[in-house]
Amino acid sequence: SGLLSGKNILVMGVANDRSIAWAIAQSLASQGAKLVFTYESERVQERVSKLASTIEDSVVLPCNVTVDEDIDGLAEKLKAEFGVLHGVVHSIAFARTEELEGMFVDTSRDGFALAQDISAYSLVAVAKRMYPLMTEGGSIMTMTYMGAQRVMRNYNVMGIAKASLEASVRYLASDLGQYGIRVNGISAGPIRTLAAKGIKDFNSILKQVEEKAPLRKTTETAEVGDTAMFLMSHLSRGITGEVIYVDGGYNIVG
Ligand code: 0WD
Repeated sequence: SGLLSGKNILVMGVANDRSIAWAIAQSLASQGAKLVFTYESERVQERVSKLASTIEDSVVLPCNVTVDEDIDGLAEKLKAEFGVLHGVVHSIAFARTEELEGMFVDTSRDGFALAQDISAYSLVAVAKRMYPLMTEGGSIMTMTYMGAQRVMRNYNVMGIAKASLEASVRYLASDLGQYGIRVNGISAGPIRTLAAKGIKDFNSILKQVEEKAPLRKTTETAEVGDTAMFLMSHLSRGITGEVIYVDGGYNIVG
């Protein structure tokens, strides 16, 4: 039993045990959800499979979100295996490291397009193919960052991609509400993960949060995991098109 028993939830974006998606998976599994993990490429397949094997009954499937046929194939497999899907966790982003330092004005055309494609459009592409499987209603969520709303040093092109992602959350919520499907984002405080390695001066960002955030500490992945669990559950049934900050309150003072 649990808040999510009987629910089939897709979790996209586990790269290793530090990934935010992995903490989310732990929280969802603790409430009885059945999980399907996807991995981007063979590069991470073994790691994801090994992690998934620690969660009872979970399934692992390939899906590079830049490839439409991959997402089509994923939807087909999910339909065959489960019939109904209740939730989607999108925890995926990418920008070239050379675009994550210096001046934003130097962003290249293809660097801009790549960041948009993987970090924002992928949510739309996934939602488009998954909502027809969510015949009992459900919840879709993604991961965003305050750099969408305010200028954060070095976040640059990813800030624009996150702004696009947050607007996509609102438009998707508007479209899918009629099917009982909610769409929300979690804006997490900075957490040291593989993706964070690409951002210059990450240590000083963490130090600022420790000093200034109302809770005087940096964000832990488990805190994000539990908020994701709430968003996947019936408890959040009145919330859609929203971005919830899980950042120790930093956004109100930063
Ligand atoms: O401070 C942080 N770490 C924050 C992260 C603060 C606020 C938000 N976020 C966001 C990120 O922008 C991202 O959207 O949370 C999400 C998850 O990021 P993470 O857990 O910090 O990072 P990571 O463990 O690296 O997971 C992101 C993964 C990729 O990992 P790598 O490092 O191998 O690129 O996104 C996946 C991949 O597993 N990914 C893809 N998946 C499918 N198709 C693709 C792709 N084309 N590209 C990247």
